[in-house]
Formats: sequence, C-alpha cells, structure tokens
Amino acid sequence: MASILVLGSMWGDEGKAKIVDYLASSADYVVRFQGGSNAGHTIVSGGKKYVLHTIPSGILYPQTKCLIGAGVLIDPPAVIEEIKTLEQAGINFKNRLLIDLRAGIVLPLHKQIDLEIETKRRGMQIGTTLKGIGPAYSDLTARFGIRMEDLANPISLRDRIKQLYGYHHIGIGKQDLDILVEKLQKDWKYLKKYVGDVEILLNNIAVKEEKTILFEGAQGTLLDLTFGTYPFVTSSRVMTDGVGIGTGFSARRLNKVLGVYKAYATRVGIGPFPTEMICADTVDYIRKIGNEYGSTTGRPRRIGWFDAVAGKFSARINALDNAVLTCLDVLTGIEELKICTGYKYEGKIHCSLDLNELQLILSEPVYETFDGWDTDISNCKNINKLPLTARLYIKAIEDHIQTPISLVSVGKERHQTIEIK
Ligand code: 2SA
Ligand code: MG
Repeated sequence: MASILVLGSMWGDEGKAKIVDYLASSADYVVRFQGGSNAGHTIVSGGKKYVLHTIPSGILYPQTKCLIGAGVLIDPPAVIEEIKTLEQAGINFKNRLLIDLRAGIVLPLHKQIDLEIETKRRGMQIGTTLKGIGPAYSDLTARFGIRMEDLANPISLRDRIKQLYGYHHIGIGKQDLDILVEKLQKDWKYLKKYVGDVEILLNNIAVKEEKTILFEGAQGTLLDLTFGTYPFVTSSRVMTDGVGIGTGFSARRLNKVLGVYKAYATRVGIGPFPTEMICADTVDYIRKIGNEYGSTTGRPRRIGWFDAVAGKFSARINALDNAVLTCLDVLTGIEELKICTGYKYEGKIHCSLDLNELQLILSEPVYETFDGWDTDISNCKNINKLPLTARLYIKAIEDHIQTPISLVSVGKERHQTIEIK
C-alpha cells in the first residue's frame, strides 16, 4: 500500500483538486477526511470544468474509488444533487463511492443557525460559506449531532431531531418534524447504497493490498480549527493529523505528505491576511487571470503576496515531505513580485507565526522583491525551461518554507504540470 496526502497549506483554494486529479491517475482510492459542502474543488479536464464540493476529486477517473470519511459533513440534498449532476456529465458512480456511516449530517437547521450567528456577530463575522458547517460540527461535539447511520431508523431519528431542536431551544411542531423526517428518509433511500464503513476498508487495504490511497484535504491549514488564524477558521481539522481523526486511518500510516501552495496568496472570508494587497491593479489582474472567486459562493477572493512566514509554519505543523506550487502562470506579466519573510510589529520583526490575530492585523509585512517574467510559461514541461526569474522565485519560496518543491503547476489542465525530480 502507498498512501499520499495532498493538503492545502494556506487559506484554501491553493489548487489542491488539480493536484489530486493529476495524481489520481495512478490512485486506486481518493479519500476526503474533513469539510463538507463548504469546499469548492475545481478540475478542468479535456476543456470541461467540474466543481466538486463533497465528492472526492478522483471521481473523474473511472477506475478510481472515492471514499468519504467519518470526519466529513454530509448535506444529503446537496450531495445527491452533486452525484446527479456528475452522472449527467457521464460519470458512473456504480461501486465507486463509499460514505462512512459515522459521517455527520448538516440539517436545514444548521444553515439557519450559521446565518443567524453571522448576522448577530456584528463586526466579528467569520465570513462563513453559510453551509451550516460550524453549527453541524458543534452539534457533533456537543453529542447532539445526527450521523449517516441514524438516517436508517425513522423512529429514533425523529427522537434525535426533537432532542437537537430542544438543545438549541428552538421549537419544532409535529407537522414540520414529520416533513423533515420524511425528507431525510427519502434522501436515505437514495444514499444508502453508498454508505458503509470507510475505516475498516482503509485499514484492510493498509495491511493486505498493494493499492494507492490518495487523501484529499479541503480548505487549508491556516483555517484549521486549532492551528489556523482562530477564530477566523473553519470548524474541522485541516492538517496532516486530520487524516486519522477524519477517517480512522492513522496519519502514522501516510507515506508522503504534499502541501499545496499557490504562487501568491488568497483568502476568502474575514480574518487576518498580512500580505493582502488593497486596491492595487495587481489585485484586479490576478483575480481576473486566476479567476479568484469562491467556487462555492462566488465571492471575490482577497489577494496578497506569497506569505513565507505562514507558509513555513504550515510546512512545519504538517510535517510536509514536499511542497507543490500552483498558479505560477497567473503571475506571468507582473513586473515585480514579492515574498513576505517577516511581520513587523511594534518595531520588531517576527520571522515565525508567533503573533496573535490582533497583532497580525496590526503588523506590517516585510518583503523580499523579485523580478517577474513575461514569457508564456503555460506549456513549459521542464523546470529548466522556465525563465530564470521564475526559477529564482520558486527557489526563494522553497528556501523560505524549508521544503523541497516537487511539482509546479503552470495551467489548469492535467498536462500543465512540471515534475521536479
Ligand atoms: P465555514 O463555511 O464555516 O467553513 O467558513 C469558515 C471559514 O472558512 C473559510 N472557508 C473557505 N476558504 C476557502 N475556500 C473554501 N471553499 C470555497 C472555495 C469557498 C467559497 O473553494 O472557494 O466559495 O466562498 C472555504 N470554505 C470555508 C470561510 O471563508 C471562512 O473564512
Ligand atoms: Mg476551493
């Protein structure tokens, strides 16, 4: 067995899905371990664009099986719609999808609470995707959550939902409860063929089979519930150790951990973003060329220079073997590039991520500047064929994050990927 983890090293949208899709050609299984319909994973294949939310990015390869671990949240109607849309695009799901029976469920109540909390937080909004992610994970932690396996029994499901509403001090009338249970039963009827024990399957493969398993992270490490820029984070564990937490396949078994970085930084939602560029032509340029809009919500993403301080922190806590650099092509045509190597706070330069959220907001980035390039690199197949300035930029990132870069992406298609031996 070989097992590889591909995770987001910054605030998400680093281009993980393209890298998972690129590596999935030789993978037998692609596994999601956290997040839910808040994720937006974009793959371009044969000129066609696919946006995935809960379904693993291996689904485009007919021989690859896709697993959804216990740590992922399932929004039943959203997942059913995603499956149906992909089926209409010609993708066959037969014997290819397994959702862990322990996976938590997102109910309409969770989306309602997500919106209410965001509205009430005034000045302290997180900028969530409003997909009910935080409230659903919170209910699981409070031990009032509903899980996939609970959908199988309408009688206990009814009781559990009643308890959940009671826990939130929200009333639900008999008729509304009947409608909700009935709706969930319909969803269960559709989904049950895809539900089983992902933990047992993965651990059996680990000891018995010569298969390749690819774990696919969603969001990014700086959005991790504990180690991200708290409280402006998502509610799941977005780091290497999240694999064990979210699937039951211990992170100790991983053979390789790849951290995906974008050649510049983006963040969608609220929260500290030290290298953010405000109102610069470069922002409009990068947003346009890189299509930097939320793939789930359509929100314009905030744009900044590469943050090597945060990048080094992420490499460390994920114990990365290699880094992957994406969207290098988007920077083509920008005269001068910057990499943040420290944060200046109260006259002192911090070269590691040791400032709290407030201090980060008040800090000023310290930059190294680099010459850009203006030749088209989107068909480049060999690292040595890249312009010298691009190579120097890659080398500087590699040195700062103290992690060797093994892949560079120069376009959205699978073939626009340079392997560095
Ligand atoms: P949530 O909805 O509770 O997880 O939001 C909490 C924070 O996590 C951020 N978050 C994301 N950041 C980047 N990409 C995400 N997925 C979509 C995409 C987002 C979109 O691929 O573009 O379409 O807007 C994602 N999901 C959650 C979120 O912005 C909050 O800061
Ligand atoms: Mg995304």
